[in-house]
Amino acid sequence: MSMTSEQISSSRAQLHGKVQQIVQSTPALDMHTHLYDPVFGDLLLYGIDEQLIYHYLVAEAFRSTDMPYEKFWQLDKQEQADHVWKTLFMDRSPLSEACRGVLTSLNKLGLETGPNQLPAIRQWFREQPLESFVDQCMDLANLRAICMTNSPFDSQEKAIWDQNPTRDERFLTGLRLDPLLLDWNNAGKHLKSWGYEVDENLSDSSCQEIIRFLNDWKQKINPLYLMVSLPPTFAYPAHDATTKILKEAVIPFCRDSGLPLALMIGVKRAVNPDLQLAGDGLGRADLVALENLCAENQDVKFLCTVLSRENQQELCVIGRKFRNLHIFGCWWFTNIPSIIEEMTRLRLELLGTSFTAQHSDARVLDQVIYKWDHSRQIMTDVLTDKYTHLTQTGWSLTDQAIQRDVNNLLGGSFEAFCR
Ligand code: HDL
Ligand code: ZN
Repeated sequence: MSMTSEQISSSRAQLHGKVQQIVQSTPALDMHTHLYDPVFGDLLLYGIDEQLIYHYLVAEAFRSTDMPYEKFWQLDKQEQADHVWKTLFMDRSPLSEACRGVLTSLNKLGLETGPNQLPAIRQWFREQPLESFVDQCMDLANLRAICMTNSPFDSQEKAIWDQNPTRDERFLTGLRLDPLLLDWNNAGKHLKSWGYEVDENLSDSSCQEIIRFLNDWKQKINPLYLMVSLPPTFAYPAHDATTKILKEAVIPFCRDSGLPLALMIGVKRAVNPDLQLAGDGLGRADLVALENLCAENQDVKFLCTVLSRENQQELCVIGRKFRNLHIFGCWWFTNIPSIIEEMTRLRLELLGTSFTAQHSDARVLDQVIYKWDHSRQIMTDVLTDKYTHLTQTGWSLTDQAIQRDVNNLLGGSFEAFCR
């Protein structure tokens, strides 16, 4: 006998409640962030002023101020934060995702939010010991691990790795290769200064030395994967150093080590250099490069996330063609509710649960609270729709099945892919 509309809506409400409880209570692996194990000192950013000068908010604040760029950059962090707060939170309603995120994190931390609350919020953060604050943020975001972005070319970070620090096991590692793949002239000089016999012409012996460099860093930091962000113009193969280093060093290393290579495609660096870190933009990429990499190297694992909304369906279709490709996260400019929802629906409809639904990309520790809260809400709504479609076929859905699926989407599929 068919259900009445009241029965349908109440069963949907029950299903939504069940999905919400499972999504909220399932710890996630945050597979890409710019956060650091506290042992890396002031590389780990946290607190309200760091949140307010996050480059997403700086870009938005500059839209509503005639302050000269250089005047802003001469301010200290607190003065910059004051300017952002006044511009975006006092003079206007904080409706953007980045503004809303600041307030969600504060609210979840139990702080009162309001246009005149900044002094009290600052005082609260001054009283927070970092160690307990790391626990508090990971608990509120319900994270079981955070993957860092670790660069041998960051001298401050490298100096700490060279001390062989005692690490917080919740902070995993990702070996970032942008300078190696995108700026060989300078990266080569660094490798030479570190004792690797490389030349600017990338001779075969140089590529062997690059592999030795990668192996040394694999030993040093035990990365989950290697990673590089790439411009929308990225082409493969091409007659350039990027292709040569990928083909002759990075991919052979990934094949031998079994480590995946994460390709983050579509970033246009320094579209407006006056905005500094906030000055990057995006472009629609030609994903034939990704198809070629996956097709030529089916014994190598690739992770991929793309920056342009227009590339998302293509990425999923490439994922359907190549099981050595794992798709992850709603990266950067796609990490907004309207696009997260669209991407999550698209991916479930084309890939089932064989992808990773989200990563935070957090640069400030407090941000994991809002980035995961907002994404879990969307995941809950989309999964409820998909499970409703499933039950309409007569399929009987169990709590265990929902839990298994959510585990997969919050890091389990990624871990299975890496095994
Ligand atoms: O290249 C990247 O990993 C990007 O995530 C950039 O770091 C970007 O500045 C960012 O923080 N996006 O969220
Ligand atoms: Zn990032």
